[in-house]
Amino acid sequence: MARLVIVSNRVPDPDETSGPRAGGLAVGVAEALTPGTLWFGWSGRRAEKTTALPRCIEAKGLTYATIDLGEAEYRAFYLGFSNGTLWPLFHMMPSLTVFDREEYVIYREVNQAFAAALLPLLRPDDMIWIHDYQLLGVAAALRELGVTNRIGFFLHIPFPAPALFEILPPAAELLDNMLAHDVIGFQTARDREHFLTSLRALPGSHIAADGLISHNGRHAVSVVTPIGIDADAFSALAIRAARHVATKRMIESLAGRALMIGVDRLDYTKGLPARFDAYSRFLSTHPEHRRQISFLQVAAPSREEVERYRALREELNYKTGEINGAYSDFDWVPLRYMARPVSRTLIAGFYRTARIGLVTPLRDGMNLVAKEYVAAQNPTDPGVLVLSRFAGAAAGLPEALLVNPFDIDAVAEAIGTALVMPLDERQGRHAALLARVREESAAAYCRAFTARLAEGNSVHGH
Ligand code: ADQ
Repeated sequence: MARLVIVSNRVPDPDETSGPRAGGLAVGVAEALTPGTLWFGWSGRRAEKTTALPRCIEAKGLTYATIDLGEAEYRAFYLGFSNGTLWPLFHMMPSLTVFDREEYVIYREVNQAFAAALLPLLRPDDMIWIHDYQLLGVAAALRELGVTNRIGFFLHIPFPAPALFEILPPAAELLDNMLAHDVIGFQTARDREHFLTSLRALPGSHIAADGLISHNGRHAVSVVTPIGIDADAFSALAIRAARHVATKRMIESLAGRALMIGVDRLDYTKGLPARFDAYSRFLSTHPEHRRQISFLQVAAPSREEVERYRALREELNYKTGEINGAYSDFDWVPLRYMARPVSRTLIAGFYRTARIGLVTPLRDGMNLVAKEYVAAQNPTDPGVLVLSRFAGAAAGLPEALLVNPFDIDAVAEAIGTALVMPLDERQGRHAALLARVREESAAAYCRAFTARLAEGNSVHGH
């Protein structure tokens, strides 16, 4: 068996196993971490200069190899081109997208630095699996250094519609870089189609009827491998959590009211202001339900050094005050808003308690919260998932109440529908959803992707 080398922007700290960490990648790739796996990437630490020699730590049978980013690289590569350009553009928000040529130059340099630091750790038969939008250029840099190993890439976020992708000044170069991989993976068929349509306009590229991509004498395949969770483990966690004193306190505090829950990183793609507006609309148009519901939104701050994220935080503080000011009673608060990460155990218990899971991103690669919410439910008395059509998860979860998150009235109506949905309908929808979440699991994702990566030599030699 070839050794698997995972490359991602952030490598989790192996000591930090129990603390809350908000982010989907680590949840999804956990299943691929078989003994011997090497996980390479950024430590999350900043130094004066980007380090050239990785620091290696052995823990639980895995090797974690990390480098630190220089302050200037952190600003230009991470905050700048990755999170100020690619993140909003790939989520199809061109008005939030800024482009700075110098930041892109540094993005490319950091990708090259990743490749150079990884090179000495590589063995000839390693399979390399690179993750996400921060590292689009690492494979191309590895090829430049003479690496001929199998290299795969998985994009966790959406691939934008071609009319948006072409806005990006280095669009052609980034596509070209992506073709340095042997396998290129996407969350949904739509993302892959967007990619292939952009690719058709790239001079010198050819897509055969069987999907094999040829470009400059190299070959690649594109695959759709949706990420998932370990549903049974999460269900077990939720059952344990339901007995936890914190969950009991939560239930007591509801005084018989239905709980609605939202759990997100504090990110403008997650549609939180529109979600708060929809809840406010629901309260104003359904006075009969006002005191029957309590909405808990947990939002873990992230990327706080990006101005747009700070502005979002202020906007949500303001909207929370507005909603609670308008509708609270002396013994009822309609919106509980926690702007911090919460442990997975508590979250699992809250999901299980919640009659409604409200997951309304404006765009999302997949969204694992939707899957966690389904897995956490009690099948005999399950809650209802209200899910954005524009989350990748919607493609695989058609029995959720699917909504357009831009349509405030429609989301408000879906909250009302979920709140009064009869038990048999809840059970029927939940059973179907749970079957899908168990099938499209983290294990299935890792298996499907690594199998394509391992098998590809035949495709490679076409
Ligand atoms: P994220 O945008 O981070 O991931 P998501 O898939 O929803 O989004 O995963 C978030 C994870 O963090 C979940 O496991 C959730 O429980 C946890 N989390 C979120 N907020 C939290 C909080 N306040 N406290 C504690 N935990 C919290 C990116 C893409 C997604 C894609 C994943 C995986 O943006 O579209 O689904 O990668 O590919």
